Amino acid sequence: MLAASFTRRSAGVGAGVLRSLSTWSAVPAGPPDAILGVTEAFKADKDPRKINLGVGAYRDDQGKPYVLDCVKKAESILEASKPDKEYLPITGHAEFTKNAVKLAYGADSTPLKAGISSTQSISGTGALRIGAAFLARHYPHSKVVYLPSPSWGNHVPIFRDSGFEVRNYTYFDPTTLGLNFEGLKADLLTKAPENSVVLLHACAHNPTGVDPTPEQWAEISDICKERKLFPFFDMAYQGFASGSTSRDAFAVRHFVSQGHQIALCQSFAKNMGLYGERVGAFSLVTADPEEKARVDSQLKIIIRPMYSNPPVHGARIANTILANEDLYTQWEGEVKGMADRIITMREKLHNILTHDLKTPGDWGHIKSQIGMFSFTGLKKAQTVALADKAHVYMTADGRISMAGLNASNIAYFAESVDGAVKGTL
Ligand code: PLA
Repeated sequence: MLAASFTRRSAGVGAGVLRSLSTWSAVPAGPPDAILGVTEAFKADKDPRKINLGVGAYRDDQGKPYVLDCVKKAESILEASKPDKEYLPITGHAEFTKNAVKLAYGADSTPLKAGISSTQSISGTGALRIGAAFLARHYPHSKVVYLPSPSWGNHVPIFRDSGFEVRNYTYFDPTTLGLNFEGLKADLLTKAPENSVVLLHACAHNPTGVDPTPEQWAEISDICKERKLFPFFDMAYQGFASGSTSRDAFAVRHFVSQGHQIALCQSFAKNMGLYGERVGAFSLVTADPEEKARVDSQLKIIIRPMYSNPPVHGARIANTILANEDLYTQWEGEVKGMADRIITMREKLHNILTHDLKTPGDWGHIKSQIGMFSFTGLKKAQTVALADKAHVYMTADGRISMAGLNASNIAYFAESVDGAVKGTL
């Protein structure tokens, strides 16, 4: 009797009621990712003229993803060695991390001998997450991190999800489209409480393409020392700013030479083109081998419950390149080749906008900004018009990945920007 009435009643329950009873019925829809969401919109667009300048992924002059020759060679060396597929240790491929750290700090770096605690990471994002988690647990002085304004969008949730309060320091000057160095200094000197963590883009600042000069870095280092600020470096573009991996490591090496115990996140996504292989490293300067051993043990305790141990293939590729003199030399040439192609695109775009099209505005920043991105100064409404009417995709803050431009699409891109600026699209 009871069973029968239950069946009768549940048979009358509509799909809508059932849906509202779902465990996940209260989960709100989130917004698309500010950067990776642009790729989704681009993929859905069927127009043959479409251009994706959203995500910072290098493309060759034919607009194709580029697998570096040194990577291909490293892969064939690896294949011939028939490696197994065993788990890596928790902190990853030890020789890779040793070589990655050497690349960043420099072979003659003092802490390299005294003690740099390091671990392989799931690319730069994973390094940031391990670092933020480590500091949240073990940095004794503060749970506040200062990010440059603006910064890479993912920095905010990475630090927030790790338990940090996120604040900003002045970085970019929208009127000059350059560095607001006075504002930066004032914020670090007076606004940030002593001992705060300060995130610094080591080179090729994302999204602005504006870096401090070596002299300005030296001043920032002094301020950090004076105010006991903890320098947390994100180096996702070593080699992409100047074409030289050692020149781009200036800030990191200078801070270390001044005695700062920095944290450092490295990514091999861009400079080795190993995007999907997820190769990176996180490191911390420690006082001595005994302290290093303690920090090492805590890094393992943080990583083990996150993902146990990192993937092996990409680290083997990167290590083969870093450890082999010929491949290393070839790699340096290829990084420079990528950086140079981007610089050529900057010059061409600047020329077309200023000389050919006489697009209103000063476009000097297209040439002076460095690295993968240009912060064009285009307004959100213009970026929307460019996507809707010209099939040109970029992030809503007007950032373009210069590497997405090539000989075939640069004229169309410049004409589209010209139309967006003149309101004639
Ligand atoms: N740090 C900065 C400053 C970055 O720009 C990026 C990538 C990363 C870290 C992390 O990169 P990885 O995890 O792939 O090593 N920024 C990209 C991609 C290129 C992205 O947003 O994920 C960008 O388009 O801004």
